Amino acid sequence: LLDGGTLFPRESSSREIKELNGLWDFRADVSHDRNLGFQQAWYKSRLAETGPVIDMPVPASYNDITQDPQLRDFIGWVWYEREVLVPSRWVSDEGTRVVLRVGSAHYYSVVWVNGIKMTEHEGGHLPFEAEIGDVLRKDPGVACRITIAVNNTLTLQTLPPGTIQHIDDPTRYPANYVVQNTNFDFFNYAGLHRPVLLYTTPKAYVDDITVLTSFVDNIGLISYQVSVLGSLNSTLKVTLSDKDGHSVASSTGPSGVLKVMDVSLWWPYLMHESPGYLYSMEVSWAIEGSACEDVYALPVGIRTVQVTNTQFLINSKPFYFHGVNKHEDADIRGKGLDWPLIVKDFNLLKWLGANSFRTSHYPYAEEILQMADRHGIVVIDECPGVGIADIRSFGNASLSHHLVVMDELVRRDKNHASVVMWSVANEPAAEMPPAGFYFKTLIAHTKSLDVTRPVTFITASNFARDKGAPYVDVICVNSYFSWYSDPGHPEVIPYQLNTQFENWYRKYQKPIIQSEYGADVVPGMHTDPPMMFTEEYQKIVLKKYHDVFDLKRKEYVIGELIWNFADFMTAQTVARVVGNKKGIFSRQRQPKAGAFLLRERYWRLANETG
Ligand code: BDP
Repeated sequence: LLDGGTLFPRESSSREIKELNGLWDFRADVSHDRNLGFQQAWYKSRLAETGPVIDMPVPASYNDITQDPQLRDFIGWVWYEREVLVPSRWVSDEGTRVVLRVGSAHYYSVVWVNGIKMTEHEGGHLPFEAEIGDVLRKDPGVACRITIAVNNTLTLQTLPPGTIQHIDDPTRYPANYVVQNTNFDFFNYAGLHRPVLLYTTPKAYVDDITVLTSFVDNIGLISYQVSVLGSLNSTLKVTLSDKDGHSVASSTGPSGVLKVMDVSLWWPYLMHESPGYLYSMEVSWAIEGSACEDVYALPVGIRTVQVTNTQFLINSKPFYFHGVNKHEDADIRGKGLDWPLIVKDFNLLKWLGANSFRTSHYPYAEEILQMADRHGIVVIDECPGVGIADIRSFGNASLSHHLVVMDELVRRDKNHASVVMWSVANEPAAEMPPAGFYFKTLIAHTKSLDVTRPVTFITASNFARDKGAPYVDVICVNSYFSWYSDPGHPEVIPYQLNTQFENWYRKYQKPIIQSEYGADVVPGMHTDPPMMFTEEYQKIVLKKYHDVFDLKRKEYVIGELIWNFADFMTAQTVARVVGNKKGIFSRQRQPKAGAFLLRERYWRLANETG
């Protein structure tokens, strides 16, 4: 298990934040073996002293920022650097911890401060931190120079996995280049994708909080656990306030149960007139008679989740997922966190009447989960286990890393009311012999980290041969009838989709979510009779899927998630026209015909099922 927590940085009377978003110096290491930066120790002096640098915005993927095709398709180490002046009170006071936090960096990163290595981290979608106060205190008054080297190379042991192929064919001169192969289609954007910041805490500080929520009649129960590091003789207080700031429960000590009379439960959007109700749980510790204290306020939604063999229950009421799969993806910024885009996407979800989304195919920024908490949008939280298709990626090294990623994911997201289920993978080669042990171990491990949420992975395997399905709580199936199979023949959908559902249910008696279905549309392309890639064809495919959902949702189908919310960038291949076009919105978030069809349906479902 991991040391320590990764509480989202929040300001309080005892904590300050300094955001490091904006322009950083940047250089890609284009040397032949991509290792010049380490050989020449670029972290030792200012990056601009060891070669040319360009402006690079953070957060953003670096790929689409310049006009250079080499940088768009770059594989290897890139170097970021930023100098920042730190308030002198942060360093003069030995009682202050100064923490550097990277929201995410894709894929592997090494971090130095003033030339001293602070930490390294594997994995492109979760935060990591280093305490840098001691290094700053060595040279008070000197600017704090942060260097981050980031490598996007994916191998059979990374998550997601990939392979590097060297194309070096003298008969096709000058065919001499390197390709990153993957078993997923979204573009392998890279760089500092999420905010980088410094924050302070006292030396003794609230390191982690875990809440489990439930209710009996109208009494809400929050069982909490707090870990304080760096202090022995402190008094810990927990106070829960409602939306209006009135204190409704309190407790002392590092663990306990808060009882909330006349509880306002956290409800999904469309199931309740005030969805997304959040209390604020303020945790503070203080040493009596001393000014030393730490305060951290965690938003908490009180709700329960259960799965039966035909239903998904939130607060004991059946919940039907009518939602979307998304990507963190947009023009220019790639996978960089972007507030206008986040808010626009939530507005579009509401316009659509969507009540849920899956974080396909990796953990999204925690800021997005906070929005989902507040707006009552239900989330299936997926780890980056996408495209595990080579038997070597089922080995011990891969499994161990996958377990660590689940540790990191649950540690970050465990307190989000919106998160109702973990997905440990998307479309792995679950028929392969090692898949049984792999998923048994991975799912058991995830359940040991979180006893309250169901666990699944998304399958596209045959129901009879899938070796992971016995271990999931909900069967999540992707299928592309009339697209990847029987292209151009939507008339096959009713029979094939019915059979798909019946086969899975007969074998497992578990509720089923159609976790992907869809068809590409090049926006504005029209034909009649409908042909693939037109607005008309997408509508027909959707309609035919919906007819079957409507029959089966009365039995055991508990949700439908369209692939995809919006068009997104992919690698360049013969099957993709500047990206995957299965969005019901374009990449610029304008609706295609399918969006209007889905909107009508989702609002009708909202009225019928919540
Ligand atoms: C599914 C994958 C998804 C792809 C989609 C497609 O899960 O990531 O984008 O196919 O090909 O199999 O559009």
